[in-house]
Amino acid sequence: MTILIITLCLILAAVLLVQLGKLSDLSTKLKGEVESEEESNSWNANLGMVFMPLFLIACVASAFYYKNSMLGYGPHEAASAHGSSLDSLFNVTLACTGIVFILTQILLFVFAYQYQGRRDRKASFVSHNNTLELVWSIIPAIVMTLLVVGGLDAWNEVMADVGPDEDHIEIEVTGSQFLWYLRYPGPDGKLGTKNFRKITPSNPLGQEWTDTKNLDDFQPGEIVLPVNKKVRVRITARDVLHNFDLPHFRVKMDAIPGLPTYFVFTPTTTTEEYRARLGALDENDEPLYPEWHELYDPEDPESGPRYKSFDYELACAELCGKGHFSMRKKVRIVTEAEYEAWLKSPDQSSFYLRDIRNTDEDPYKGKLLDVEIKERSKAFKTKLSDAVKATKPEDKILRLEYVTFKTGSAELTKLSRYQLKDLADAMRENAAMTIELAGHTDSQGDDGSNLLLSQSRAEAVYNYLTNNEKIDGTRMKAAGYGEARPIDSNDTQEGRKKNRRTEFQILTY
Ligand SMILES: [Cu+2]
Repeated sequence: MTILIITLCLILAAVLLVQLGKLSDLSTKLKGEVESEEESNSWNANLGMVFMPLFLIACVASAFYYKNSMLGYGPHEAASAHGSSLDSLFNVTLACTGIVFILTQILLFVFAYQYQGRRDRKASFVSHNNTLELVWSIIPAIVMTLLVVGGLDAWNEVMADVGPDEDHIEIEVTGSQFLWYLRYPGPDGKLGTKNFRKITPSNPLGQEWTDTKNLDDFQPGEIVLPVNKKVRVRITARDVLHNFDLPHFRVKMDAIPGLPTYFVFTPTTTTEEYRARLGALDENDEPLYPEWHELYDPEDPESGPRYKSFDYELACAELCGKGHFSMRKKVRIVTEAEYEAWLKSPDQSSFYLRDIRNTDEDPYKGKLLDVEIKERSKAFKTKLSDAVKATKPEDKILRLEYVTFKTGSAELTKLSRYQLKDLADAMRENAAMTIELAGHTDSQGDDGSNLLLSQSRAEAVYNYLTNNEKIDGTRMKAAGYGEARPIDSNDTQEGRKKNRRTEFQILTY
């Protein structure tokens, strides 16, 4: 129905225009060609004089009306150290071009009014005027020079790389159709090398696993950075041109396949501080920016005001294909303490250890890595301190899950020495600790030989600790329990594997 009415209106408007045209033709004929043209000139000139101020006022007013939504104004002060220098550069450019814009618009319409065609007036012919030529060449040249010099100055400041010994965090961002891959260096603080030939579905960045710096790198789902700490972002692309854009930090740099770029910046406002800025109240407790106090989801009264859900965002600012719009990532700026806690969370564990370790792509398959030794040590210490605090005797038992023996024998495997060293370290640190070493088997084979095997395995550990680690033998005893104390079913392979184990129990501490 609406469409029908609109169509009818359009047809009527067209008919009206045709009729008006005919009418004006008729009046021209009646009044005479020249007189009618003069009248039309005068109309146009007068209308221009009405339009010009309205247009200029609308331009300026709309800029003021929307200023709180524009970066650099209202609550959107730059959230980075260098941002304000770019903002002031923008303001200077806006002032220069704004003044010229307003002046030329006024002159355009005033000239159209002043020099409208009339019968009694004849145009004068000016071939050229040296003074005018000089004026409109020199003034823009000076303004341009000042802007370019100021711009270069800001560019050099913004693009300064980090010094060789400067304290900073380096992260890597890789654009790909249509997502961003983030890479953090892990505890060693260094990103490992990449080779595009190594890119596979399971190794999306082509990390070289033979470079040990890669082994602790992790790929988080969002950018999290501590406030007031210099960050160097390595920017690369896997397929086409992308653009790394953090609008709130005034950070923007192309991501170019084959040509790594970078951007160094220091975030100065945490996400929480920025939210508080958006939700600020004036002296009468009225919202300074009411639009940020509207419901985040108008359908859901529980969703809270918009400012509370604000998040910084990484966007791709290059039209890189049809899925371009989906290239977004959340950016969180947090305090140093929150950042440290985030780094320690299990979600931020090494990509290699989680997805590559002991697969066919792993060059260290079957070998033990330094990081694993350290990680196992750490886990051992945590479990030990829990066991020490425990009150029930069964909670004081710790499994030595990495102490293993050659099949059917009491000969320790080579890799067992790492966990035995952790145990020996704990014994040395806590001089009062005494323990019982216990060997267990599964139910395969006959009871007697199982008991014997478990006893000799416990003794092998005992001997290793006294001979190799020089732990006082009176602080330990070795016991074999055979198959008498299973912790899982002996009917499954999994269960039997768990039952074959070496443990120790803390007796005194
Ligand atoms: Cu893109």
